[in-house]
Amino acid sequence: MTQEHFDRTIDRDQRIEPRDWMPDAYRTTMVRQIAQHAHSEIIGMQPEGEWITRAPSLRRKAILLAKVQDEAGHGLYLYSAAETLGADRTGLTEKLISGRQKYSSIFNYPTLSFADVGVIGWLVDGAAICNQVPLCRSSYGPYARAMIRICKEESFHQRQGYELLMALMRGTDAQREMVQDSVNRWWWPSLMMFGPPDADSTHTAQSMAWKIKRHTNDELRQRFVDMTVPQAEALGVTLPDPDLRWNADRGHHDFGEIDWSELKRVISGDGPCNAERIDVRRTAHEDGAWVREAAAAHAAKQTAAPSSKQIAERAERRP
Ligand code: BYC
Repeated sequence: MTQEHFDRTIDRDQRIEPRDWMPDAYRTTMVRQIAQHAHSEIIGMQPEGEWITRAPSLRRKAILLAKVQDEAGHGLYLYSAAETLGADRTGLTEKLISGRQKYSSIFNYPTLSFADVGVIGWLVDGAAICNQVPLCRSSYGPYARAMIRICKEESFHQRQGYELLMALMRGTDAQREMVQDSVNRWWWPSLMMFGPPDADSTHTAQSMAWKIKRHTNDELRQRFVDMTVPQAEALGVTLPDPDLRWNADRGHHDFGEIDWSELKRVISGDGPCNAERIDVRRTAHEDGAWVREAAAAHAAKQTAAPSSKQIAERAERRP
């Protein structure tokens, strides 16, 4: 009966909710994906956050602050979604800082110039939108609903990146070179964000069957390339791939071979900034211990039965 109800819900394109029975493997997959996604948002605050104090104007600083704060918010919605599956947030954070859970490979690359803020907005948030819009129809209700708001905010992030790059491209030769250098460094890692090729993807087939994922890694990667090529042309930058060209027969752009050994290296902890990202996160977690203790003590006070003194005080306040 329970399995039957689950299968029927998936077949009818309806949502699985926290109270519903679900196979253990579905729950495990959802916790894995949501936790990785939440960790990515939280770790993703670091590369851009490093530029907040060095933003070139008050306007750029306000925009960047708002964006980085949005990412903290996304992390929190997602940890809450994971909690509906019984995953405890403290436990998830501990798994992240001990290397037992992953986060997106893209955040292990350094941000070397302010143009990187624009290129992350354009390419990284652009890739995130491609990947996440279909997740608004994901079969797990709390995840799909969280994704609706996240995607709206990601869309603002993508536009702020593109607008920043347009401003730089209207500037000096040095600014245009800075943008091109940044595009050269972020293009291939952005394509890797979509995950391994379908033939090597461990989870795609099952996640598609459960309608957690609506498209394969390769389909979304192709969609991203097709969407980005005209944007690069409008901007006046060159995407660093000599094999990138329109294929009229396929109705898509062909593109060059991705260095999958680099993705494997970065995922397994050996990217340019992996150690630093985890160190920063671990320190922030340790430094925040007193806040968690204070919040827990406050919450305990609120739920505890009122003392006779509190009852008397409340009675006195009554008109
Ligand atoms: N990086 O079978 P596969 C953001 C892992 S946040 C690291 O294809 P799946 C943003 C994968 O986990 C961006 N690991 O897996 C934030 C699996 O390992 P495990 C994050 C990767 O789950 C702030 C193994 O490789 N977005 O955009 O079917 C500022 C085999 O892969 C990566 C999300 O999390 C990678 N790139 O598909 C700006 C979206 N790729 O778990 C922007 C939600 C693969 O077996 N997640 N792996 O040890 C997804 O859509 C899917 O989880 C993925 C991977 C497409 C990422």
